[in-house]
Amino acid sequence: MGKISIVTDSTAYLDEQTLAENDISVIPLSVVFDQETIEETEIGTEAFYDKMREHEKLPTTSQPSLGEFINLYEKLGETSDSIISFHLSSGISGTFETAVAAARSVEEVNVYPFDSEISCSPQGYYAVEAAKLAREGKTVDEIFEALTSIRDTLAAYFIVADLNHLHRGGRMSGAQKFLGSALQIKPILHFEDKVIVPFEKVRTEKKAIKRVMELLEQDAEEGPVRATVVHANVPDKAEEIRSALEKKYDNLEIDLSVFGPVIGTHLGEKALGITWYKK
Ligand code: MYR
Repeated sequence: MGKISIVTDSTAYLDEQTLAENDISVIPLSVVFDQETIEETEIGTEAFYDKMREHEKLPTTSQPSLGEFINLYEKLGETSDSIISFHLSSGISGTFETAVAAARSVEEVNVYPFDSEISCSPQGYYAVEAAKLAREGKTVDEIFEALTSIRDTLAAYFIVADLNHLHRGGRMSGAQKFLGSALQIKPILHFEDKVIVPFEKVRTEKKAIKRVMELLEQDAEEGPVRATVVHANVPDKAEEIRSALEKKYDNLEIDLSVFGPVIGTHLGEKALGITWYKK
C-alpha cells in the first residue's frame, strides 16, 4: 500500500515533539511588522507578543504562496503516493484555496486538502489522528471517514481581551464588534459555517470561562474527552483552567497549546480558548 504523508499549516501550533513523532510536515504562514517573518521559525510566540506590544504599527498576516505549496508537495511526492494537507478554515484565510490549487497542479502525487473549518489545536487533532491512522495502514478514504467522528463532536470556544484585533483584521463584522465594546460585553466566540461568530454574550472573562468549562463538563460526563486549553501569552491562567478540569474528571486528557503569532495577530494578547472532542 502507498505511503500517505501528512501536512499541516503552522496555525495548528503542534509542538516539535508531536510533529516529529507523527512525521507531520508544516507549511508556515507569516506575520508582517515591517517585513514578512515566518511564524514559529523566525519569530516564536512569546517574542511575537513582546514585539506586538512594543511596535508602533500592529502586524498583519500572510499566507504561503502557491509555489511554496507546490515545492512541498513535490518533495513529499518523491517518497509518498498521497498527501493529506490540513488547513485553517477557508472562511478566515485563503490558505486552503491555495492548497487546492497546488494539489491540482502537482502530478506526481495525489494531494487531498482538508478544510479544518477552524484552526489551532482542533486542526492539530485532525492532523495527528490522520498521521496515526496512516501509520496503521488505513487508506485516504478510511482516514477521511474516521475524521468525521472528530468533526461530529468537536467544540471550540474562545474569549478575546480586545475585540478590535478581530475587527481590524476583518474576521468579525463591525456590528458584532460594536455590540461587544459598547455594552462592555465579553462575547464567547466560536466557529459556525467556517467563520467566527459570537456564541453567547457574557459580562466578564471569569463568567465566560466558567460557562465554557460547563459546556466541556457536559461532554466529559458522558465519556472520555480529549481537550486543550489554548492561550495567547497567558500560560498561568491557562494552566489554572487545565488543572481545575483535570482534577475534576479522570476521563479527560487535557493539555495546553498557544495562539501563536498569526492567530495572535487577529485575536490579540490574552485571548483564551478551550477546545475538545469526544473520543
Ligand atoms: C491569513 O490568511 O492571513 C491568516 C488569517 C488568520 C485569521 C485568524 C482569525 C482568528 C482564528 C481564531 C481561531 C481559534 C480556534 C480555536
